[in-house]
Amino acid sequence: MNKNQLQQHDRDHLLHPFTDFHDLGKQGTRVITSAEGPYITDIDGHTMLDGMSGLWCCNLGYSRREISEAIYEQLNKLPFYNSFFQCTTVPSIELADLLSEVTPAGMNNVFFTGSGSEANDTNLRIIRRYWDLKDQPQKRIVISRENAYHGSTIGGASLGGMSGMHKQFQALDYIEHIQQPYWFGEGGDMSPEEFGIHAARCLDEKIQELGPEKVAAFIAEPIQGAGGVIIPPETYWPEVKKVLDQYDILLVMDEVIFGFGRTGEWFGADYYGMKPDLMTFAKAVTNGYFPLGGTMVSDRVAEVIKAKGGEFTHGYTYSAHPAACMAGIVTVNILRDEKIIENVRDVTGPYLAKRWAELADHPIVGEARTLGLVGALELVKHKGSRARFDDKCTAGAVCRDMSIKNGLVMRATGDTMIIAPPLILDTAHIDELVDKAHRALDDTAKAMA
Ligand code: PXG
Repeated sequence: MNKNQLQQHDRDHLLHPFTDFHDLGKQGTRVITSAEGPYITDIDGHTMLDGMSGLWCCNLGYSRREISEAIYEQLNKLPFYNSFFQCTTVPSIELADLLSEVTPAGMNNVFFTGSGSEANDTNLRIIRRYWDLKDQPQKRIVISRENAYHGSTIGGASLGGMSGMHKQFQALDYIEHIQQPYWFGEGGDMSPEEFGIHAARCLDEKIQELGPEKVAAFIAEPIQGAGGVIIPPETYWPEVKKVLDQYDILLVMDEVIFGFGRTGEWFGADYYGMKPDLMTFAKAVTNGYFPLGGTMVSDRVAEVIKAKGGEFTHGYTYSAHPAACMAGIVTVNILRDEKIIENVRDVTGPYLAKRWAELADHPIVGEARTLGLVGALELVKHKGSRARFDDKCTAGAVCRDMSIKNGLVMRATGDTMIIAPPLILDTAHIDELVDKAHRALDDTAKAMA
């Protein structure tokens, strides 16, 4: 099929995730056909630096044959076996071992799933089981944050705080949301430091309002990813820690995007010095080469679930799929052996921070922020203000298209442009990324004038 035929069949038969089918029908999809290193190429032969690592997945880029070969070998040897009914497979044990080593101290058990959404549903099941076994069945409520993203299953979407999603389904009734630590968007006249404390105190207020005896857990991404790379003010996590220390409440950190090196540490929990009880992961655990997710379970929780006896009635056919686990083993070993994360922390993260900061001078940029190898740009109409061009987020959509035209995949979340490029970028790639982003901003400024 040629490009037009592919687009027509796509329109006719494929329902895409998070897509306005009417608009897509008019425009036609971009058909991506190949990839190499940190670059992707579409059917027209247009090659782009992939500033989004696929969808926050391909932290090692697209050319690691060790991963695909390990998957292939595993598929030939034992393509599938389940981990129910007292069975197991070698790759699942080996990956569980490895994850216990690289995750924060005190997290030594894993429950595997096929995705991040399934892992967050698993968290809801584990949280309830834990408190029931602790004879505190009244602890039922889970606190999350507005504009959080925790997946698209009913559990994941209920935990998530995106209003557009909540309008389209009926959420679980035991989940409450508090304000997000989004200083640029919601900080008003407060300094970032003041606002960080304020947003953390919202957790305390919510716990008091609900009654601490009823609150089971607090779930949060270390940095909100899909919500627009919302890097909390430095005061936020230490204050959240203080709040949580006062109460007997589980902390779930959702590391689906920030796990496996994005911040320059293995996990966001390491970066912020937090000690989660449960930790969701997916995406980069297999470098996006095979679907796999899961939740790391702390000793505190695992001991209760393991020791008290009785069946934990939860699991997925593809929990601990052997080929997925094989992909995970090779990916984690590469990240570790090649010191990819240390390089982000010491070399490329600081370099991106320096170069990305230059974009803050651009006339339509209200704020430029980075941390590790993640970044965001807030597009504004008037320099020095936080006012957007319009309320339809036109500037973000235009900037995304201009970016693609200039050979860079940059995503728009409303009028916030975001990047999360592969961790294998060197400083020359970062120069290329920032230069292309700069051109995209110039083109956007012209188009919006
Ligand atoms: N938690 C977090 C923090 C995520 O970012 C999920 C859970 C769900 O994972 P699965 O594997 O079920 O998709 C995610 C997924 C975006 C975007 O537009 C982000 C995600 C998924 C799709 C799009 O940035 N994150």
